[in-house]
Amino acid sequence: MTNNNNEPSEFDVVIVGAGFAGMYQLKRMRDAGFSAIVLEVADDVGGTWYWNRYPGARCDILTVDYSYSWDPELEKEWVWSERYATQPEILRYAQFVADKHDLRRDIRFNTRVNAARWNDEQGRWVITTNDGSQLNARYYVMATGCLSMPKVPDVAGSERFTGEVYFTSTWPHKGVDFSGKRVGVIGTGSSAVQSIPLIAEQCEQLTVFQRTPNFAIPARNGAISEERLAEYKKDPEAYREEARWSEIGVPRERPQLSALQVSEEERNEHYESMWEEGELRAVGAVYNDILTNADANDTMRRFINDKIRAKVDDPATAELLCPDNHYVASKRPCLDTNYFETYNLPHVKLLDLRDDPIATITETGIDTGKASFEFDAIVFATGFDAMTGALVGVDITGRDGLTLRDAWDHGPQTYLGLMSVGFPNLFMITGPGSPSVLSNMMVSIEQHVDLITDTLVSLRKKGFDRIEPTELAQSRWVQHNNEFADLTLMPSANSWYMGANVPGKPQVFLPYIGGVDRYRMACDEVVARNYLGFALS
Ligand code: FAD
Ligand code: N01
Repeated sequence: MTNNNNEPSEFDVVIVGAGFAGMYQLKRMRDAGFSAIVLEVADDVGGTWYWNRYPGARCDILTVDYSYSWDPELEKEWVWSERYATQPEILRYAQFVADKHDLRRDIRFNTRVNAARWNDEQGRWVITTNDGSQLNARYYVMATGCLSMPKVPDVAGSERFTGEVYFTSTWPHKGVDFSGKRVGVIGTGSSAVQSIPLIAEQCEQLTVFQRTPNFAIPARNGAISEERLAEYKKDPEAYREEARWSEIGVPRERPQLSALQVSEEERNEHYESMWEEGELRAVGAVYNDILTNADANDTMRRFINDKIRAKVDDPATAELLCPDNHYVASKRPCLDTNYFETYNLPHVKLLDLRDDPIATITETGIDTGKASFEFDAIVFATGFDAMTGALVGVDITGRDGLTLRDAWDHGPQTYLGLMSVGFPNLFMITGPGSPSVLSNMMVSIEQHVDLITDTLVSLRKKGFDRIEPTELAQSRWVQHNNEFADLTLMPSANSWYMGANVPGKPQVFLPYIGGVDRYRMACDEVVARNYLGFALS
């Protein structure tokens, strides 16, 4: 069968997305003998690292950890140049892998998936793309990413501005020259924290519109230390295995001590070494109650805020930059390079939106309740409709006409963050209800891809061709997720983890907070118990 472009249209597996998840999924499906195709809206591989080309874009998990582990040769062929590689280097890595494994021949670029409908009689998915083509597959894998659907601007008048408009999440490929320009940046999340120092280096005037200040620790980028590299080099396979069985997908001991159990002096010594280490893994590795006890968390909040005060010359600006309305790590913390110091430059201003919210964007700039600002360029560093946006962005219809949008109207319903009742043979990689964004995503992606592939191989062997979670398993998993999250301070923040950044989005804690290790154990047990919680037919 072919579609209207004379391209094949019948597959065992259709995969959407050619980021790290879709690329590895394609490789595994091919190797397992399934016919598979990837559909990707961009014109090349890389996903996140294809789209987010803003100045300063880098990973914030050491690249030695944030890299594929499934190709032992690749581990030797590719040497990262810095602790935290830049977006161009990570994109080159994705392209290198695509070349090496000849992945592009099974990827259809410039192809957006608009809709997918389950045909129950045939037991197949019918997938419709933006050019009207239809593809037909037994299994359908959404490798569409957790942070791939940019948040639609929710600022009044955003279409009126006649100057240059940029989104960090879809940055122009040819780059942007801000020399001599007056620039406004909206947002102070990770993308803003990375890009603001570099935009400030170029532009004539910079105004940052901040709604919520963020915790950040210094990245201390540069060459990776011999000592840190030795942790990995000693035995790369053992190191990777340790990462797979760690809490966040980076080898790290689970801390044993409470922050409240030790003297202030000892605590501050520990916090100083966390500050010096410049790794997010260090934040969670200090004490065991940072995420569960408000007083413990407060000790770290005070430490970080004192560091911010010491970096920023103007005391009023320093106070505005000190987070005071959420717990450390209840919103994703950042790694920074000269972020706070940038506010010491005479041409950089911080505007606190809590005191003076944006009223509207105008033809020439931004009006708050109290002032008007004129700009040549506005940068939206306003984030994503995270974890569910790209999934419900496709018009997915499962059994009995049930749409994913309706099924998830009150928040995502999944078993293991992998499948959803009513949607047979549809898999999500790093979906809501799995550790995903709370982990080194590379480790979580690989785990899901391996689980999906091994599941399809097992179904084939046993003569089954349908899999769907049971209502009971799904409702218990959702309950377990929520109960686990409620044991922590995480749901208290207005974070994208909670869906709080997108107006009207249901507010539930989206990722699984139990850790990569516990999650893997749960998945392994499900498989060992003959796919407990799934109906196979
Ligand atoms: P993505 O890379 O998002 O790829 C999804 C692909 O699907 C995209 O190419 C998209 O175009 C395509 N797609 C989506 N919908 C459709 C559709 N309907 N039709 C066709 N194609 C579609 N994680 C970490 O662990 N460590 C980090 O340091 C880190 N840094 C990050 C920095 C930035 C700036 C951002 C935004 C995220 C970062 N992340 C990080 C998270 C990052 O998204 C993941 O690590 C990882 O790259 C996700 O890979 P993926 O393949 O699952 O999804
Ligand atoms: O997005 P964000 P991001 N008016 O949602 C503000 C990963 N990542 O692209 O907090 C005014 O974090 C919003 O304010 P508030 C990482 O997982 C990693 O920066 O909602 N302000 C916030 O300040 C990260 O967490 C890296 O009050 C508005 C900002 O915009 C995730 O991607 C780099 C607003 C959005 O911050 C998302 O990061 C980049 C409005 N109407 C991304 N709407 C690394 O370092 C939103 N904001 C590896």
